[in-house]
Amino acid sequence: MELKVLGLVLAGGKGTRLAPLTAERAKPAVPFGGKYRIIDFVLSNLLNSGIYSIYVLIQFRSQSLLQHLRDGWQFGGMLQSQFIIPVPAQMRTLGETWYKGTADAVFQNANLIEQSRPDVVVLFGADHIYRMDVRQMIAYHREKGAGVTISALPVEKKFAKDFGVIEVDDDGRIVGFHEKKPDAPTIPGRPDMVLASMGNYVFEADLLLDLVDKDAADPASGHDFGTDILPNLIGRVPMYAYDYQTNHIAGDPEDKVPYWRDVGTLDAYYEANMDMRAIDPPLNLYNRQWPLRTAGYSDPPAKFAFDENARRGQAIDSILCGGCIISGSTVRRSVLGRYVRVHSYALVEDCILFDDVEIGRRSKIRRAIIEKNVKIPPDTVIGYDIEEDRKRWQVTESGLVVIKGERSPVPISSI
Ligand code: ADQ
Repeated sequence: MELKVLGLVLAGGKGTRLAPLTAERAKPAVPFGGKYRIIDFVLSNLLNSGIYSIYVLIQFRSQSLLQHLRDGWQFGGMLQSQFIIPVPAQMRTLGETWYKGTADAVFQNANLIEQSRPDVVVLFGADHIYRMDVRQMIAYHREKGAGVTISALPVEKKFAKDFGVIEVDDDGRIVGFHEKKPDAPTIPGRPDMVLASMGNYVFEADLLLDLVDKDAADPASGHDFGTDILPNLIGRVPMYAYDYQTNHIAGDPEDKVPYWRDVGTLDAYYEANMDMRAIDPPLNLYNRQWPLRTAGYSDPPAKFAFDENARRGQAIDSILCGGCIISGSTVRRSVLGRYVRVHSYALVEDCILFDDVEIGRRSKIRRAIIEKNVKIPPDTVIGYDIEEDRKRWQVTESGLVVIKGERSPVPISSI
């Protein structure tokens, strides 16, 4: 049977715990893996799954996200059914400025669902790094005759406070949902693990419309799927958990490690970036059967230059993007964005450098995230004496130095 599917991507998260990376941009617009943005992962998953009708619901600090969607995700024209359209907060409710929660975001855009009359709506977050064939989840949803299906995977019990935790019966039917409760029940037989919601839902379209409608009229609701809607559906609607880890294969069947990361904190964000540059990455960016799409810029290739005195410029176990020049310096185990310059005698290790960062001569930098446009002067040492670093920069619990960015100049036309 042909199934009409509408994609709704929730891309309005503030990402407070990722500050300062979210000081000027919404979390889904935060750069990841050198040339990508976090939102590229969910959008690539939807597109690679044949879902081409997608609305992206945005709100806070959306300028950078809008620009990225324009640079990388504009398509269509040939077929009306193929679009990725960013939808700013509609402010349909009188007196309200922003969405009250995720359910309110859907309620306020209910017209988009009504107008396109889908059979199912895939309502996905935009905050995660993963690869997933969404068709497999939809097939499972239909096979079970579910009203709602939630993708889920086991995580350590200590993270129960950060996720919606699901209880299922032997058939996968959801019998309990606990949003961000530290004492949520563990998986039977696995006392150290809980089954976490990945924040990705497949809904029967009519049911979704009905739920957000009723939720909007409920003054006691916080208007959030995790807190308000899902826990109240237990026993009322067939709700199933899609086991992401066992069911998932996307693209190359050789490459089927089920990788999913919530990059909500600076340390988790850093580790996931390091996973991408690993020799044997758990999420393979080079899997051509599951291409990860992003904005395509006409950058020149990365270059490695020999300096007569400092000798060779080299990068080892690292990812580098277009426009980078590594001259007479060494980069190890790092992720470099576009147009990064590393000058002679410098040493960069275990770092994430965003676009247009420049590292001055003889500087030594270790375990740092350096934001866009930052110019590190010659002879700077970062990451070797954490207490010293703390006086100048933000340092995370694990000792990661995070250096705030500078606004980029925007070229405009003149007459
Ligand atoms: P959280 O990620 O903490 O938990 P939330 O902050 O609501 O929940 O974000 C969910 C998604 O919606 C994110 O992609 C975010 O960017 C976006 N978003 C948040 N508020 C929005 C708004 N008002 N308008 C548009 N988009 C918005 C959720 C679930 C948990 C689940 C975790 C998995 O509630 O049950 O375990 O995701 O990470």
